[in-house]
Amino acid sequence: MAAKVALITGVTGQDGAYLAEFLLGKGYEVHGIKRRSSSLNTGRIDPLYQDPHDPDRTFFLHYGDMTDSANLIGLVQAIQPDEIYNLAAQSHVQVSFEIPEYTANADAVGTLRLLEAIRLLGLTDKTRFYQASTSELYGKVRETPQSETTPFYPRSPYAAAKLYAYWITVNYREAYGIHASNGILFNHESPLRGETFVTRKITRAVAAIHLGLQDVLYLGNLDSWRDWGHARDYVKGMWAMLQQPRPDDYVLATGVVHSVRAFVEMAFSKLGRRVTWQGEGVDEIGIDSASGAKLVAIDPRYFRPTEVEFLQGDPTKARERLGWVAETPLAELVAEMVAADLAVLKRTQESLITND
Ligand code: NDP
Ligand code: GDR
Repeated sequence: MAAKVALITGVTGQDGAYLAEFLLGKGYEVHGIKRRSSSLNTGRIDPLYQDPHDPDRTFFLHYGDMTDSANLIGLVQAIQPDEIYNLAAQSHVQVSFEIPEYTANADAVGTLRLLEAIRLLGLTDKTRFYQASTSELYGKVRETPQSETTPFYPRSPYAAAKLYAYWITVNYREAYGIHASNGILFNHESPLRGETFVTRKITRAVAAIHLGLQDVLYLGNLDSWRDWGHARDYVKGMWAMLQQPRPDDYVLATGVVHSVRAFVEMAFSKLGRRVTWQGEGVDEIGIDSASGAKLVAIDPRYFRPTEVEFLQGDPTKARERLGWVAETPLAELVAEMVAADLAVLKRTQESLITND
C-alpha cells in the first residue's frame, strides 16, 4: 500500500516538529510548509532533515505562507495530501494585541484559505483536516473544567481569530462533508517551546541563573493557572482524531492545573533552589531561601490587557473515543525542560570560550 501523505502547516514550530517526527515514524510521506526568513528557522526540524538527492526521502519542505491563497492552493494541488494538519499561526497571545490584524489574517482567514483549497480542488472526500484550536477559546471561563460543550468567550485578538477558525472548520464539515476536526488543546510545552512562552521563559532563566548568566527573571501575572501537558503526547491525539471514521471536536488536556508561581517554584527546585515570596502586587519578589538573592521580580510589561486567569480541561471524550491520555506529569516535563536548557546554555558557554 502506498504511504499516506500528510501536509503540516507550521512544521517549523514546536508542535510541527513533534508531529512530523511522529508521522515519519508511522511511515507517512510528510510535507511541511515553512516561511521564508532572513535567518534560519528550521532548527526544530533539523534532526529530521533528509538529503534532497535521496530518491527514498519522505520529508519535504516547501516555502509558503498562510496569508497567500494562491501559494496554498498550489501546494495542496501538487501534494494531494490525505491529511492536512493546520498548525501554522501567530500563536502568541500577548503579541496578538500588538498585531491583531495580521493575527486574524494568518490564524482566521488562513484556515479558511486551506479549507477553500480542499473544496476548490475537489478534495472534499480525500483530504482530512485537523485544525489547531485552543483552550484560549474559553477565555473568561464560565464552567470548570472546560469540555467540548463549554461556551466560548475569547479574551484576545488571538482567541477571537481562533474562534473564527474553529467555526469555519465546523461549517466546512457540515456544508461540504469534509472530514474536518478541531483539537481544542490546552497548553502543551516541551524543550522545543518558543522562548517567550512562560514555561520556556522560566526554564531558560532558571538554567541561566544557575550558570551565572542571568540575575533575575522578570514575569507578569504569577497567579494565572494553566493545564500544562507535554507536546509529544498531544501530537498523538491530533493524529488519532484524523483516524476516526467520523470527524468531531475533542479537548486534549491533563485535567491538572498549576499556577505560574508553582511552575517557577518547581523549575528552581530542579536545580536545588527553594523560592520564597515577599511583598505584594507589582512589588512582589521571589527570593532564594538559602542565599537571600532576588531570583524573580514583576514587570508589568507582561500583564495583558485582558487576561485568561484559569484554564482546566476535561479530556474525558478524548480518552473514551480516541483512547488518548496525557502521559507526562508536569514534574517530569519541567525536569526535561530545565535539563535541556541547561545543556543548551552550557554548549553556548563552551563555544564562547572556544571562540575567545
Ligand atoms: P509555534 O508558535 O511554535 O509555531 C507556529 C508555527 O506557525 C511556526 O512554524 C511558524 O513559523 C508558523 N507560522 C506563523 N505564521 C505563519 C504564516 N503566516 N504562514 C505560515 N506559517 C506561519 O506554535 P505551537 O507549535 O506551539 O502551536 C501550534 C498550533 O497550535 C498553533 O496554531 C497554536 O496557535 C496552536 N495551539 C498551541 C497550543 C500550545 O500550547 N502550544 C495550545 C493550543 C493551540 P516560524 O517558525 O517561521 O515562526
Ligand atoms: P498562553 O501561554 O497565553 O496560555 O497561550 P503563555 O505561556 O504565553 O502564558 C501563560 C500564562 O502565563 C502568564 N505570564 C506570562 N506569559 C508570558 N508569555 N510571559 C511572561 O513573562 C508571563 N508572566 C506571566 C500569562 O499572562 C498567561 O496567563 C499559549 C499559546 O501557546 C497559545 O498559542 C495557545 O493557544 C494557548 O497556550 C493554549
